[in-house]
Amino acid sequence: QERARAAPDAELAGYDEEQIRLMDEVCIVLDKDDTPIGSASKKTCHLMSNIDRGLLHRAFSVFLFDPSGRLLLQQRASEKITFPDMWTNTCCSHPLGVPGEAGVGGLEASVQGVRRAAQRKLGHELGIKPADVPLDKFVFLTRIHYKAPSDGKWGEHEIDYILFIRADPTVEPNPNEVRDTRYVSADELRAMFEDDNLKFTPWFKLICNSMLFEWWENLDSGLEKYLGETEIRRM
Ligand code: DMA
Ligand code: MN
Repeated sequence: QERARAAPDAELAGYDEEQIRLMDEVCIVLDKDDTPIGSASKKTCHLMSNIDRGLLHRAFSVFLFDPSGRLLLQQRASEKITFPDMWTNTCCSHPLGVPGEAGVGGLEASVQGVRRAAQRKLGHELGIKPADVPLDKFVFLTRIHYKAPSDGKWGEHEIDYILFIRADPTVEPNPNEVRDTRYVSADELRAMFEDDNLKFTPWFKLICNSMLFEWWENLDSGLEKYLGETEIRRM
């Protein structure tokens, strides 16, 4: 019976069962201007063989800051198929091709879809309750188009929506997703980068090396001057 249900899947053999299951999620396939042109499974979107042919999908990166302005980091679980064990921003994933997240109708609609996906995944990965991260508290900053290999077979090629949120949630990590968490100040994060034993995800490094610290410095004084960006940053 097991054999009748599960199609042979050479690419995914040997990985964590739950992470294999999540590879069936339906991602939003984009052209270079972030216009949806179709959909494809998470697995299809993350195979380097497809990325090398130009396949691009929509994603988001959440940066959650506590009331004292510290950033919540996560270390990805060893079970993750892409970028296991690496330290990264609070939460990343993909809006799915489902009502509410597909974001049909321009940038405002896609931002709202991404906010819903962010609230869903903060719950799934970190056990954060939706009431602690209301949709209207997510601040959209910009979109980043980047490509990054993971291990040869897998990688990322995304237009990544950057979302900030100020919150004070109860955090209960899902061990299948998250190995560790840590709140850091900007200086503590800079010190982590000096530690050769720690590995960081490529998109987190790209964001840190471009805008993160400037946005972070303006958390309290207000991010107004950074809002309304329509240009996609190519990295
Ligand atoms: C994908 O993150 C999104 C970005 C911005 C890299 P992920 O690999 O953590 O996705 P998921 O949590 O859905 O596996
Ligand atoms: Mn992705």
